[in-house]
Amino acid sequence: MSVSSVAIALGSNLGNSTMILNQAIDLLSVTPGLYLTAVSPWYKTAPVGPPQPDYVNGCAIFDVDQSPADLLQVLLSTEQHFGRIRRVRWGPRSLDLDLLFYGDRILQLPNLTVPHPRMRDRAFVLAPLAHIAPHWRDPVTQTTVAELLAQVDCSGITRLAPV
Ligand code: A4P
Ligand code: MG
Repeated sequence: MSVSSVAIALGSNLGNSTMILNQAIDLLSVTPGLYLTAVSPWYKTAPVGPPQPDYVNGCAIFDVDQSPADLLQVLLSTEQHFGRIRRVRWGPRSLDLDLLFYGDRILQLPNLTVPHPRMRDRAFVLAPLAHIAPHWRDPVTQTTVAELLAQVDCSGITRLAPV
């Protein structure tokens, strides 16, 4: 199988979120078929959706030699490893992993939509992604990440110091 570059968003607002995101990166980077190439800084972000604690968000880029469906299973089982229990849509979670881009592919499977359909509206995704992949072009809108970021409201997003 050929290697593709993928962008993944990480989010957490339950437990020690910064530690959870760091550990999730460690776990993903030792997963067979995933090769870490970049990690963004972490950002503290105001919640979008129902009232809930602030999030810590970030993004990472991996080279993968896994199919999109297999990669989604890796992301879901990594969420489970960190104790993610699905209760409320958009509700608090110890770890949320979203597949943003899989190369320049557009996928519409029953359980997987790529590019992630809500990423273009979300400063908490675009700010960290622009830090590591400003020139990545959304294959749906043909707009770069930096251009998408310029179109959203970034109030409520603050960069955390590295730990
Ligand atoms: N799924 C489909 N496409 C994808 C994809 N590209 N990546 C399916 C990952 N999963 C994808 O996800 C439900 C199902 O979506 C998965 O089983 C997969 O088959 P979920 O994580 O259980 O659902 P969710 O996260 O509760 O809902 P949703 O709609 O995915 O929420 P979002 O869009 O992820 O938003 N505010 C801040 N500040 N920061 C955040 O990180 N996150 C959310 C959740 C809301 N507000 C937030 C944040
Ligand atoms: Mg999700």
